[in-house]
Amino acid sequence: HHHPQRSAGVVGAAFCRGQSRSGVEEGPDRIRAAGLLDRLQQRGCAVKDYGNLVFDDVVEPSGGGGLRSVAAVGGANRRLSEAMKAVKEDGHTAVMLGGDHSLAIGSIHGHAAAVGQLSVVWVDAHADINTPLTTYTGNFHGQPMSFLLHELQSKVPVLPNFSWVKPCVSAKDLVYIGLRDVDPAEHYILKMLGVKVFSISEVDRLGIARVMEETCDYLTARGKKPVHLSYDVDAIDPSVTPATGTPVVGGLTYREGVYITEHLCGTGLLSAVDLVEVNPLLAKTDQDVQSTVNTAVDLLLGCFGRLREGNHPADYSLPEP
Ligand code: 4U7
Ligand code: MN
Ligand code: MN
Ligand code: MN
Repeated sequence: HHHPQRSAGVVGAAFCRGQSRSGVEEGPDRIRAAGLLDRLQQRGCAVKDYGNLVFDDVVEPSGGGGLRSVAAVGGANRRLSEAMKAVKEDGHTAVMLGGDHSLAIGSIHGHAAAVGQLSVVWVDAHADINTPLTTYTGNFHGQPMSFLLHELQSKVPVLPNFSWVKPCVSAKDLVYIGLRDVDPAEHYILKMLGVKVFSISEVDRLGIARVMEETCDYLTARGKKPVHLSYDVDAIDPSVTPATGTPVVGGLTYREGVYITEHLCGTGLLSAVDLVEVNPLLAKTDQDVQSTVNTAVDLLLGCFGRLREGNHPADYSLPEP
């Protein structure tokens, strides 16, 4: 496969209020500090860093109905949506560094606002498709897909600071990979809508290579749309990525996790990537932080053409004696 080298437009979203544990807002700076931008540039990838977004301090209206930080989540995602739209209009492959996974609302919304219809590949231990009425934790990082799917709009109330959100994804354009902790309401929704799911059991049965082939065949059967990859680091096994807020045993191996990114990059359709839920404060040791952050970097490098077989510049030539 030969695909033109893309440029990366990186947006940091240092936001944690879609869940209850502080530290996930340190994700963007930790991932940058691990050398993401330099390593992309060394690979010959042009990089524009848009910096970290500045979010307003939001006063929550009283009586949020058990939902955590409604207005803050709505406001932050509105800003992120505008930023992602701008990155796409500048011609980059967009990279959103989270932050918690509630940020997928703004990230996918802004991506769709710039490019139109898209496919979404959601790699996660969780389905993140609770509605505000089915969540029992009240955390928005477990709900983003419900705001984005056309098919769920009649089930989702309009919340403070959410009136700007317009659904932009069809259930048939969504594929999940790695699921292993799905709430009953979420399981019902996935079955009701006929969403394509490769749970961790399907990864066991089919192997990751066939899962990725079937993912891409399924998504491209109705035409080639730009792909939005929303990658929750808790999809990977907690032995590899322990520094995350909702770890679940029995996850993807490092190799399976990276393979997903290599394969999607190889399609030439990858248009935006979220890398979320890295929480450096939840690790027991510094080694745990390093392992989580370095894996996040490797996943992103895989999205931009790094191959484990080795790589060389297109214009490489051997030195003459
Ligand atoms: B993540 C959960 F109840 N389903 O809704 C919820 F188990 O972005 C977990 O995937 C959500 O890490 C996990 O709170 C959100 C819970
Ligand atoms: Mn190809
Ligand atoms: Mn998750
Ligand atoms: Mn998630």
